[in-house]
Amino acid sequence: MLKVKHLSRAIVLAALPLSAAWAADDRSTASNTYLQGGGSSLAGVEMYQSSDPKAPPMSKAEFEQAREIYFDRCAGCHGVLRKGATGKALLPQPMQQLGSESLKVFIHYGTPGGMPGFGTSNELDEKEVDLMARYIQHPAPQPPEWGMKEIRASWKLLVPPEKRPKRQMNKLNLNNLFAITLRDSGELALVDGDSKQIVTILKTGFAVHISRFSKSGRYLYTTGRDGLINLIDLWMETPQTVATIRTGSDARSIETSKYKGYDDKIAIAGTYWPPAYVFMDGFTLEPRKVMSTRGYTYDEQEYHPEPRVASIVASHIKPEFVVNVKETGKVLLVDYSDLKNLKTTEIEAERFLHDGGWDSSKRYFLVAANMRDTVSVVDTKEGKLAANVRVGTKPHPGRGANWNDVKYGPVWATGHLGDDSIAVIGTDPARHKGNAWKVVRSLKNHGNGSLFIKTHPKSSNLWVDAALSPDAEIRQSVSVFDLKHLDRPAEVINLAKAAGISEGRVTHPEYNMRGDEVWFSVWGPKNGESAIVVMDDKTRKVKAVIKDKRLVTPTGKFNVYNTVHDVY
Ligand code: DHE
Repeated sequence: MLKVKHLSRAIVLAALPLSAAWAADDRSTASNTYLQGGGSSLAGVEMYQSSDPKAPPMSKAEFEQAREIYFDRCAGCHGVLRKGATGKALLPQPMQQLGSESLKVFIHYGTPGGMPGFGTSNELDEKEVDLMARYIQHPAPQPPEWGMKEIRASWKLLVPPEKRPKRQMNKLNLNNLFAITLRDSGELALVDGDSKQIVTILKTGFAVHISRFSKSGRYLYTTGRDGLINLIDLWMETPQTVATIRTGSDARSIETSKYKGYDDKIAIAGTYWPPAYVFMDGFTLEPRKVMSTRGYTYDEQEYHPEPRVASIVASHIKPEFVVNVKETGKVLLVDYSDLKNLKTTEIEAERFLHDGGWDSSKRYFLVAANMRDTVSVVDTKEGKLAANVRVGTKPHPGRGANWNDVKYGPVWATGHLGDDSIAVIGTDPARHKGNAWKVVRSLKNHGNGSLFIKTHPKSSNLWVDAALSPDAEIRQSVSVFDLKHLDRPAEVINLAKAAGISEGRVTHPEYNMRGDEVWFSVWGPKNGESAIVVMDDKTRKVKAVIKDKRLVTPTGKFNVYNTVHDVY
């Protein structure tokens, strides 16, 4: 039987890099109890046979449990094979050098660079933290492949197109409908933007991630992290899922064709595992073609076994999808007009591509390479990299925010996970050449840990969250800048307080169609209370608070009109 280890907090902190020590130091004395956690009793238990004799012992059951936790909580940032991306690489040898006790501190407290404290947020208990600290010292197990055979077998056409309505059967103002991710219940809430009533709640994939809409606005596509895609027909009396498919076992992105003549016709899903993208029929989700992204990094030209597909956006000016491949740092402009003879322009951009959006002309796509502190700008008209712009620490724009700056002309902005700056980049090389692809302004957010930023062509406000801040007051608040007076500091508003919610993060601003309301999620704990706060954009006062016990952990919100037309 193993003895439970009692380790002094001071010893652990001394062994840590400054950042983790800071993270740990920032916290209360709760750590003393936390550090009393220890290994499990393994006597008489069937052990996991690791190929690395230096890895700490784990039972088979523990290994299996840790594998699942890793997939659910860690793989998104660190990669299935643990080679690192938004989070650091977690390869066995360096992890063994850090040792179980130091690793437990990282996992429990998180880091100022944006890693959440899984212990402090109660997402993992003491035993699970210990389990994960041991697990990452073992070689990463590789999940099975998922090819066309498996993709096709998973496809379910629940309501074929000929059995669907010929006209809209409900009275909803579909353009102002919001699809809201209910992350931890694996559901999607459809909320009427006019009445602010929940229209329906639909079952989706595990830890559902994002939603996008077909060009006509009729179809909604949503992807779960388990690669399950739901196709929802918004014309039905009560919108419902008409087809599902699994394009992989780990996924984050989905998009649909937007070029004229291809309205609603083609859907594309990107997967993290296996690393690929899959074309489907837009009306049925019937799979058409799967393309692997495995290959060589753009810079060192080293083979990478897991180059995951991050954001995908549809061009409005060509029949193309912009597919951003994270680990190899390549942006693929994939021409979907002839899937049999696929033409792809492969652009060397920067490694660790993540999320991004169009500039206001929709010619340039700006995407964050977050571990390289860079925004890559792709000129989709010329099919070339326009620039790599150095910004702050770990840019995270969502789709970013565009406005016509009083001094610098058209600009696009991103917040950062790793610092409190907001980088404002000039986007108009034709008429403001001197400012193009330069950080023309740096604004100060109310904290670091920003996930999303938003404005609207009809608004003169810029709203920025700081949802991953370790400080409760900061992560519950948002900054609002006056775009006409960016020399003035932002107004900081605590929206969780305004909604009467004590725990939680405030995240993901999304405008209504008219651009006079901005909606925020108050993302509470799974078993606690959450809400949607609707702000009057002009007065910056609360206009409505939507609370309902069915709104479990709301995060992303997608307004139909703004998403179809890429208004942000
Ligand atoms: Fe996301 C967009 C990946 C965690 C909410 N997220 C994206 C995109 C990618 C991505 C690649 C761009 C998709 C596109 O445009 O096609 N997200 C990841 C991760 O790998 C990561 C870091 C870790 C993970 O395990 O998944 C991650 N994301 C989160 C969250 O924890 C968030 C905050 C809450 C949630 O619901 O899961 C979250 N991600 C979002 C949202 C968008 C998004 C709301 C869409 C932003 C938009 O306005 O379009």
